[in-house]
Amino acid sequence: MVEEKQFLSMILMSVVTLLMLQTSFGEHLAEESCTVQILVPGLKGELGDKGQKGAPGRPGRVGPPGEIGQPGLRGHKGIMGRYGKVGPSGFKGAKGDMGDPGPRGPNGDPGLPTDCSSMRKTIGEMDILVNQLSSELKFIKNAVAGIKETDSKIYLLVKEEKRYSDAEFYCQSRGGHLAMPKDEGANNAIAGYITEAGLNRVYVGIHDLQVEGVFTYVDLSPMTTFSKWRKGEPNNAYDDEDCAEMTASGEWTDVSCNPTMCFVCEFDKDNI
Ligand SMILES: [Ca+2]
Ligand SMILES: [Ca+2]
Repeated sequence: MVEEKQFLSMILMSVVTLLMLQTSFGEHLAEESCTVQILVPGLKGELGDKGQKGAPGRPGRVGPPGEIGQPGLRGHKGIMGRYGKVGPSGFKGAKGDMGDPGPRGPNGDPGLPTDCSSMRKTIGEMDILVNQLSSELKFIKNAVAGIKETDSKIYLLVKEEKRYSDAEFYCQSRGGHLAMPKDEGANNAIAGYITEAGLNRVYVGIHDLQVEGVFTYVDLSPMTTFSKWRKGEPNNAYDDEDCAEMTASGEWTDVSCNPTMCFVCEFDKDNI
């Protein structure tokens, strides 16, 4: 409205100005029709009223980045955290040095000599008994393994090598003697026994230990009608042959009493 008023006032001023020019300058124009007309602007109008405030302008362009700021102050130390989990077991350490020997202990109570000696005696007797039983068992095994017998005698071939005297002791301890063949039947039985056992020779109970050159049986019974000496025997070789062996053929030979060899025992059936 204000602008329209201003505009209308300006138009009115222009019309008034034109009318004044026609009246005041008409005569002058008629008089000086050939002179140059000079147009001069009008007087400056009065100052208008102040306009209203305009709408806000558009936002400006983005400015350049700012400078890097100063580092902040260090913070305070935090409280201690919780304990961690228990770690795995370590390796076994090396064996330590042996310690010093400990002090000597007190003396023990006195023993019971009577009981100990009694037990030792019992143990000793048991050892003897065991040995006897072992020997008897071996004898029985030999006997069961096979014995030879005649009408009056039982013969046992012992496959343990012993000297003549030890062999006779062995036979005597069982109630007999080394075999004393006093006839052809007995001699053949013993010879067959040797052959079946796969042996070459055994001690038999014949010797001349009492009188050199006079052979008797081991029980000192005289050698009367029967003998089975090999040809050339007995010869008392090296002046050291006082005992006799029988070979698998049944023949006799005088030999030294010291070598060890198997032997044959004989037992009277009447004594068994
Ligand atoms: Ca002799
Ligand atoms: Ca001889």
